[in-house]
Amino acid sequence: MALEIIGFPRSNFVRTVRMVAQEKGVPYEHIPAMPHSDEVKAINPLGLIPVMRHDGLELVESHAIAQYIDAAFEGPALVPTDPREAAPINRWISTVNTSVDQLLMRRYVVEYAFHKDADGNVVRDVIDKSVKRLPKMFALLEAGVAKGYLGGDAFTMADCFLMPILAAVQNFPEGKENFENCPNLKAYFARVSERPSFADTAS
Ligand SMILES: N[C@@H](CCC(=O)N[C@@H](CS)C(=O)NCC(=O)O)C(=O)O
Repeated sequence: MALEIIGFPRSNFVRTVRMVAQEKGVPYEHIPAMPHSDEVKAINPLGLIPVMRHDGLELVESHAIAQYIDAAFEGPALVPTDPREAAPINRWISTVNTSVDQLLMRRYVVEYAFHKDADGNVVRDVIDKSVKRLPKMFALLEAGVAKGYLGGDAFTMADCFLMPILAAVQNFPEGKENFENCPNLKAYFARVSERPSFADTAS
């Protein structure tokens, strides 16, 4: 059975696993289900996306899905096989999945996009706290891509995790301003944006 990736396309983690599949050269069916829909909850009781189905295997958690796709199919290795080269890549995947996602997506982008008061206005309290923490986070990422890609000098799975977040954060003013102050990050984003796996997973 074909690989199925389930979850609505604006989710950064759904885009990540779609990028991984495309970079690997694996055809897949994308099913754009919403979080907490019956289709998602049938695989993930927590209702979070993405979820995956392949040949009788059902899987949740973007990192587990990305690792499965990387290991189960032919194609370029998206994490180096040498342990010392893999170490910084795995470190960055963890940092992006936890600290970076929490601040830039959950406590900034998602607050702007989905948390509105009764009149439909953006609720500023969480956003304002996050904005104060943006410069330090962007400085971390600016250093992280100094060699050209996240954690090194070649494209890896870590870039599949970071790029969707960097795209989303630029849709809001303080995110855009911080991004614009980071020359390495701007050059990195422009470079990786040219990859078909990024362009083809925007929607
Ligand atoms: N650790 C999970 C996080 C998944 C996650 O937070 N997905 C978001 C969309 S990007 C979601 O389903 N949000 C719905 C919710 O929090 O209720 C993973 O890496 O797959």
